[in-house]
Amino acid sequence: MELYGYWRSSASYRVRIGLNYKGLDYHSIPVHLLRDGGEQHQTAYRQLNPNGLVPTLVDGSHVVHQSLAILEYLDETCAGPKLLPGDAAQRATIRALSLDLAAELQPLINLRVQQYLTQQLQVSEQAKQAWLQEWFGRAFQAFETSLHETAGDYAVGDSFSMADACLVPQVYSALRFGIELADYPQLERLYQKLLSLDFVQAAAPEQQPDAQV
Ligand SMILES: N[C@@H](CCC(=O)N[C@@H](CS)C(=O)NCC(=O)O)C(=O)O
Repeated sequence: MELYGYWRSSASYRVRIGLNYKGLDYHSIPVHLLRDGGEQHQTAYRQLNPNGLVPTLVDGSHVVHQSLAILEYLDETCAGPKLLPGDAAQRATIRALSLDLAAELQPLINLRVQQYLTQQLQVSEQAKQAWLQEWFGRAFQAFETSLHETAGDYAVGDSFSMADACLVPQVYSALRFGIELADYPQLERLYQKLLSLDFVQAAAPEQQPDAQV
């Protein structure tokens, strides 16, 4: 399998965590999101992923985009521990928490949105920071509240799941943007715990071949 991604992309990071958790071998193909105006916009890449976003997984003749679709595809086609464990109710909770981060929050703080704010709308750096604080704040507050109901050792009960694979990259990116975690003790507890796991550490942005640290 080949994973087109970028070291600091939260959506790519989710998929790397999932691949590592399931013990799957894959080949990383870096797509530099900033170089030459962004390699994600090049024609060859857009043929794989018309959205011009990473990640994209290529598995033989199958091309899958959208990180959550990729994670579910891996769960359904590959051996290894489940990213969506449990019964229908538990899996629905895992999907809901995953979407809270991947569908409600991440699109609002994505690179192209930040670029549009500063380049097209001429928003100041200070106003952009206020935007980030606002959307991270709303999403993390809601997520923290949900965790009080759902979390055990992991975000949903006592098994690692896709929700944890979404949590780690979103907190990583929050810290990059200077968001404080003090108001989100459950989120911080889980983040610290998850960071101690080998398969999560191996997926860290700084461990990737294209990392620029
Ligand atoms: N919903 C998509 C989001 C993908 C996405 O937004 N990727 C970001 C990096 S985390 C990206 O490629 N950004 C490039 C850009 O904004 O131009 C997924 O989960 O795969």
